[in-house]
Amino acid sequence: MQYKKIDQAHTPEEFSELKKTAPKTTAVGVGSLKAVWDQVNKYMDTGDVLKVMSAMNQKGGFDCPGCAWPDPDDERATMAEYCENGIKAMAEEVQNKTIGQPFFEQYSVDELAAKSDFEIGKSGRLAEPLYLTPGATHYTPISWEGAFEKIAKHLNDLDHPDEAIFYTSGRTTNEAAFLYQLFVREYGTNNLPDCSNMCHEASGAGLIETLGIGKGSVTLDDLYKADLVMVIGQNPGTNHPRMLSALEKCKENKGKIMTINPLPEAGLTTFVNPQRPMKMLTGGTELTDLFLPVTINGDVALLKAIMLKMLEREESQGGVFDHAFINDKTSGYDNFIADLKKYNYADCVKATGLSERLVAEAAEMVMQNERIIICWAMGLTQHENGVDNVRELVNLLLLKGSIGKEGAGTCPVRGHSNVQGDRTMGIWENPPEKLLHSIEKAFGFKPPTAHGYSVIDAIKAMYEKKGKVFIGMGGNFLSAAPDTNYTAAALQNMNLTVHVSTKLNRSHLITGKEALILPVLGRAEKDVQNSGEQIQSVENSMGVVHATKGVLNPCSDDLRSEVSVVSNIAAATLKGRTKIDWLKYEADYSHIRTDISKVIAGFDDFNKKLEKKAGFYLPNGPREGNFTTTSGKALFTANKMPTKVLKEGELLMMTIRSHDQFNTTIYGMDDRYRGIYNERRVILMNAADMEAQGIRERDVLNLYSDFNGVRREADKFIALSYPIPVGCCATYYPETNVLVPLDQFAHTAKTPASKSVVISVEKV
Ligand SMILES: Nc1nc2c(c(=O)[nH]1)N[C@H]1C(S)=C(S)[C@@H](COP(=O)(O)OP(=O)(O)OC[C@H]3O[C@@H](n4cnc5c(=O)[nH]c(N)nc54)[C@H](O)[C@@H]3O)O[C@H]1N2
Ligand SMILES: Nc1nc2c(c(=O)[nH]1)N[C@H]1C(S)=C(S)[C@@H](COP(=O)(O)OP(=O)(O)OC[C@H]3O[C@@H](n4cnc5c(=O)[nH]c(N)nc54)[C@H](O)[C@@H]3O)O[C@H]1N2
Ligand SMILES: [Mo]
Repeated sequence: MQYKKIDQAHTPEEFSELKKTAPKTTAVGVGSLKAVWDQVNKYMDTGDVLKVMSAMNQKGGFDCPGCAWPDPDDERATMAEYCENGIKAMAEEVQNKTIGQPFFEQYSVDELAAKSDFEIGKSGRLAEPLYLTPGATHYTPISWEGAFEKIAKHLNDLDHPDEAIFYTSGRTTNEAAFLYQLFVREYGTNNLPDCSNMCHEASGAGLIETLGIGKGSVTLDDLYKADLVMVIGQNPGTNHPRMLSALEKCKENKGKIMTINPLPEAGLTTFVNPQRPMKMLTGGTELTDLFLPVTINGDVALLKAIMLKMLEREESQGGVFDHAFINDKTSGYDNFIADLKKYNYADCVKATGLSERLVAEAAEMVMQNERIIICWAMGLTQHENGVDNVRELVNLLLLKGSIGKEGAGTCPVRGHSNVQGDRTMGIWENPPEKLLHSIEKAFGFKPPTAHGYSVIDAIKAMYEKKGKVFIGMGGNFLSAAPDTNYTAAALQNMNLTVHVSTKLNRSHLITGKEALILPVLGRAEKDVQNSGEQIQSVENSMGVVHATKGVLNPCSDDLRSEVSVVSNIAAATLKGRTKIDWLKYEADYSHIRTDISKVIAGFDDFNKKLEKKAGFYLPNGPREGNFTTTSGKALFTANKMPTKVLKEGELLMMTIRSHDQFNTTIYGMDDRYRGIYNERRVILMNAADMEAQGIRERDVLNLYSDFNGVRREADKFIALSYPIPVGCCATYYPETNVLVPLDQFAHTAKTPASKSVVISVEKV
């Protein structure tokens, strides 16, 4: 088969007018407030703006559709618990511009694919269900019933349920996610890949093995009380701005902050809290006490170097390790120490790219402080050794007895607003046996036990034509996945691709033989069903479940909720053979919660608990010092230090987010904190690497990645010198996903290694 549309699978290689200034050190403040208003006024009526701002992240209001950072349990800022990027996410979602039949009559699928992601995103909210007939050039409207029947027919025509793939992105609420996995399992497969596979899967894998639960152990209160917070591989100023308020509180309580990141990200340096006008005038709070500009993937080496220093002091003077905790609560200590001793301190320091002085200072800081929290995100998970990174940071915390006590513990900072909840609800291609038993007991059918496809396996299955129908519950699978061209080919092999979406994206434009777009309500919109207005629920990054309820009228009368879409697909597909009354759920979501109570631990009396405005905490063993591993102990592990050596001319590339995007949704063309305006096709390089390769500022480069004999290419990126360690470079995701090899991923977790792509560059 010829994959005609491969060159339309990415944003066009065109430039806008690049402007560059020095990177900022301060985050939020006045510039942020201005950016909020600019964005909001672009899309929304003033009345709606005020309504939304007063309800977002407030008790009784709706959950911000941005990241998964928690809201305070008690007092919340009256000016709304939001951030610049939360408002942008929301404004993007509740645009008053809609697209329906006239728009899709005007533009063919190919014409839309020729636009940039930024332009596609600006088109407006999807307003009615759309269908692409085989061979057609344009989407045309279809009735909801017509769409459900088509999906049912395709699913029922397959030889085996495992030929269908059901993706989930992390905005789906608990109620919709629970129904979706229930439907997929009654239909007969565990093919439930999700965005988590590309995100914190490595954290989940590392934490389940060592501590017994794939979630973090700390609460917001712990962050306020920590002696030391280490922020590793995370850019909260852009991606979790409300975290900066928590760090500010920690500092006010005399806590210290250590930042480990190849880039000097704004916000981690200085934070100007928009809710404190006086601070805005006086220049804000300095957050980071010690900044370690580690080389990309130098984290295991750094953690080992720190632990070697600790061991040396422990052996000479004692008093460094928490032996009571180690004896009582952990296993594997002796093996771990024996393995650590195999490493040479100087070699480790060398592999970090840092000066010995800085590493020694970091070790001293860890030794001097008792209650330690480690926060991390994609800078640690998206490497081949992503799981090792997580296990190694657990080792450090265990040595200090810093898990399961106040002000200490693990804090993987989640991405999508309900990505953690979706997993709790059973969106998991490797379901635990316990979940399957509970489903069988509650619903009377036997769910399949064979593991399903993760994102990477799903792409391969589709490429090899073992997958035939793809359904995406939210998200933008094509652009988020690694190896864009391969993924584009895979999707074009499908008989049917279906996207349940709020906004148009590239995944709607590179389709199977037939395609459907099913438009749904966003978080901020009221959800009215037969029994009246519905509430739903989400779980944040710290395991708090709370209600979310929209406040605006839907942007179109022809939208359904995700719950309604799933219920109807299930009813149509499983007609005559289901044990479940699917449409009962659609009419009244409290029935879903009643059934969640029967299946998922911690959700007993769910409807009642949800009445508690600030929500309720889910059980979390490690938080209380109960390690729910098979041995009942927290586990020390031996992890190898990565040894990848770059050849001459090669660079290690991280693919990161700008300040003006939410994953594949591009809000604008500026990366304000990094001082890059109006252009996303850039590659940030160290000045010494540029000089060594004869590259001048603003030269245009083609980028290549050679992996296992396959050459991948991304054309036309403007070279910019930037404070990044030698041998490293950075580009924006998703423009360079085309370079991320499908077969390079974290062992155990299969998280694509999108922060460790070896590339070479050539001047155009
Ligand atoms: N506004 C906004 N908010 C978001 C998102 C968004 O796109 N926009 N996305 C959401 C999602 S789904 C997620 S998962 C999170 C992502 O949140 P982050 O993980 O903060 O996002 P990234 O841009 O991928 O940044 C990774 C950081 O890790 C650093 N880094 C890269 N490689 C390494 C390394 O090898 N070692 C170390 N120590 N650091 C490294 C980079 O310099 C960068 O600062 O944010 C969520 N929130
Ligand atoms: N190279 C590289 N690749 C990456 C990453 C990286 O750092 N580097 N990060 C990875 C990470 S951490 C993640 S989480 C994934 C993200 O992968 P995805 O979650 O698949 O991608 P998003 O861009 O968040 O999805 C945006 C789309 O979701 C739809 N949408 C938004 N809100 C809703 C809603 O409420 N309901 C429904 N049904 N649809 C909605 C809209 O149509 C929008 O276009 O990407 C991964 N890919
Ligand atoms: Mo993510």
